[in-house]
Amino acid sequence: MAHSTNSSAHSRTKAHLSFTARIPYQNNVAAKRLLELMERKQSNLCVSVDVTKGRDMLEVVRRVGKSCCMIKTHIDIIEDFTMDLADELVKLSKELDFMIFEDRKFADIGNTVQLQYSSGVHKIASWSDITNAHPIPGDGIVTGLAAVGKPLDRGLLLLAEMSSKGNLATGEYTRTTVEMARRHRSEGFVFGFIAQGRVHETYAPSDPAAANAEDFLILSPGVGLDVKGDKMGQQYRTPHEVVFDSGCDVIIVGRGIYGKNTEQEVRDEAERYREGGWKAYQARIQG
Ligand code: S5P
Repeated sequence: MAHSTNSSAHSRTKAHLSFTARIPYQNNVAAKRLLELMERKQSNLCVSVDVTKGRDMLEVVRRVGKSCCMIKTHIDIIEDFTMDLADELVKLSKELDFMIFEDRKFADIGNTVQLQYSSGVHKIASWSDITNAHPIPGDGIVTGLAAVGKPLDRGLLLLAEMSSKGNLATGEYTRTTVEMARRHRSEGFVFGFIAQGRVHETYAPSDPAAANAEDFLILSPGVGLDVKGDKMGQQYRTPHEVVFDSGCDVIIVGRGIYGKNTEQEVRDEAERYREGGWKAYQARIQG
């Protein structure tokens, strides 16, 4: 990975601005809401709730909702999904003040993703503030998703890098992903990346004025405080490594939080990660 492990490399970039100061650079409504929300709640923690029963999902959300800025779902792993679950999640998102990110990883032609996003059992666009897509099909995937999501003020992230061992999203692939996002930024739908570092700075525009005018948010999975990985190739870094060293904005944590046994442990872990992510962000903007 080509990312710097030294935050000084981010000097004079938006990595040193507060979340609030970055709001004017956003073209996407969901991105502006997220930046405001993070500052208000002092949280750049996204909790990934990868459980298979609706009631378990809601239970985790009730426990961690106050500590996070975002809940990430994989709605297709829920065995007993009905739209009532989505309604309840939206209700909790208002009560506990977080955004909803359905980690759908769309990866088909525009016409197909448009249907997958709007229709079917899950009707993702009707309840999820943010979703994501692999760039592999080309620009049509953004066009198709934007046709559904943009009128609803939703936002899209492109997967520019992955956290798992041996993944193919590196080098040239990452660079062309960044260029794809840049081509669509002004349309107000794509606002950032799933990545391990500030990919849009690694692959910066040649014109410094263009670099100065743009901003993307980086949401980063593969975050753990106690273990370095799992048996299936997942790789973890600490919140400090992710936010301070690599300049990512939001930490995405799954098993490290919802995988704890008791209600209190889940609450405590969410606070522990919130604090780790927020301290690293504060150190970064002060540095
Ligand atoms: O590169 C990636 C991209 C994503 S969105 N690596 C990931 O692990 N994810 C997702 O983040 C993954 O699908 C899972 O929902 C979460 C990480 O979960 P954890 O339990 O390993 O923290």
